Amino acid sequence: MTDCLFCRIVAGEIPSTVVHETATTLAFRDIRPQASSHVLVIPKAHYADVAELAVADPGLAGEVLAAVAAVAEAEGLLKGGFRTIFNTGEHGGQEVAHVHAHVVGGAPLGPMLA
Ligand code: DGP
Repeated sequence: MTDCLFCRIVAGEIPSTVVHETATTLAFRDIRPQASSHVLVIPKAHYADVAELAVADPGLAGEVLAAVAAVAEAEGLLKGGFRTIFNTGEHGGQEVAHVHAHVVGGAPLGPMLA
């Protein structure tokens, strides 16, 4: 059994609220939402972070971005806009070492580094 939290969500061992799924990606609501809409988009395959994913499988990285767009549309965020964040590594504040895009929106978010 893997000790990766998001691999365990993919395997259905830990419950999540799924909002979008493809053969290669999964999108589910963040357990600690920072906005009215806050969804995490991941590849089902394990890569530690976005840099590792982009080098190892750029096609899959594109599929993750397509899933981000599908989530934004499903969440009604395309008109008002939204923010996509890949926290990466210690300095980036990444807590879970399985690459994930935060998709946040639903109201104006303010300056990114405020
Ligand atoms: P990051 O700091 O970029 O690694 O963000 C990890 C996010 O994962 C954080 O916003 C909270 C979320 N999270 C942590 N554990 C769980 C969980 O068990 N389920 C869900 N849905 N989200 C989780």
